[in-house]
Amino acid sequence: MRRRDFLKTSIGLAVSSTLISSENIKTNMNNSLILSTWDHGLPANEAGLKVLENGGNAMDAAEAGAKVPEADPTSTSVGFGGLPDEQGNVTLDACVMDSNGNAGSVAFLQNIKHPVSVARKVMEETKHVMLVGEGARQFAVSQGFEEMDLLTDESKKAWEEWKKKRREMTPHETHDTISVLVQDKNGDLAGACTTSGWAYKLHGRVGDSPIIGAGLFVDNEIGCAAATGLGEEVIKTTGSFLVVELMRQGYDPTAACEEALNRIIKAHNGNPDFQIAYIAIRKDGEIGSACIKGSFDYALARGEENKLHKIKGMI
Ligand code: SD4
Repeated sequence: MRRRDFLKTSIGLAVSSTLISSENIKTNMNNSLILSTWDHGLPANEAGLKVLENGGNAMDAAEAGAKVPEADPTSTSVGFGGLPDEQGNVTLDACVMDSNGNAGSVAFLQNIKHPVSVARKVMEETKHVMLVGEGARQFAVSQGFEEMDLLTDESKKAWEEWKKKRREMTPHETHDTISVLVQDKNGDLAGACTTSGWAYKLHGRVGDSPIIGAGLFVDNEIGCAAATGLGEEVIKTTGSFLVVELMRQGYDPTAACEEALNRIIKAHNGNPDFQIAYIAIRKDGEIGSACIKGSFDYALARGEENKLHKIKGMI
């Protein structure tokens, strides 16, 4: 059987054999967990776990986790040290969503090291969901965030090299958006997603990461999901919302991630030349993940363990 046919069959089986109607999903209350993208998910999970241990809720832990790679200059697609756009500006996208369905987001934000925390302030301190660009920066400053140059010597050098060659680069070459999904000890779900986006993108480009339903979606009754990879394709399929809705229909978390990716794979004649990965937590504590091609690492912290897991691509 070809791999794709096998996948179709196995997804069908997964759906029919594990179909759980949304009312029957039990809430995991015994075992908080944190699920994050890529290997910088490990230190992110570590920070999130500390917050949970100290009585913080899922939203507190997701924000704390996302802040770790934001502050790390060696994480070149998030926050400080993130690779710039084609003009050499570091422009950041981030969003958060909590267990009450509240959401906050910033896009095309410059000179602020922790866009995830600005997104949380948008959620908690304003009547809005999303602020962009100069308005987002002004809001951040009004909330006490310091302005700083986010371009490091290394990221400037990389940009100068790129300018000489002007080579097309896609997010799977410049990956590492951090998405952090958390279930706390009350069973509540929350998530955060933050990125400097597609390296050397057009000035003004915004990806999926700050768009609620695309880069991140949380439904405290069903589950939550988040994306990494080529944001344009995630936006066009409302990826994270789709993953959560598929879980509502009875898909298990991995099957939901695969089915959401199947739509993108199909739209690209079965052979897309880019990477997208989803991670998902269902309300009962089941987790899932899938990626289009190559491999993808996610970090899972549950109980005492915080470990990196590698999955293979679907095509
Ligand atoms: C974007 N989704 O801006 C982000 C990039 C990314 O792994 O996730 N790269 O499109």
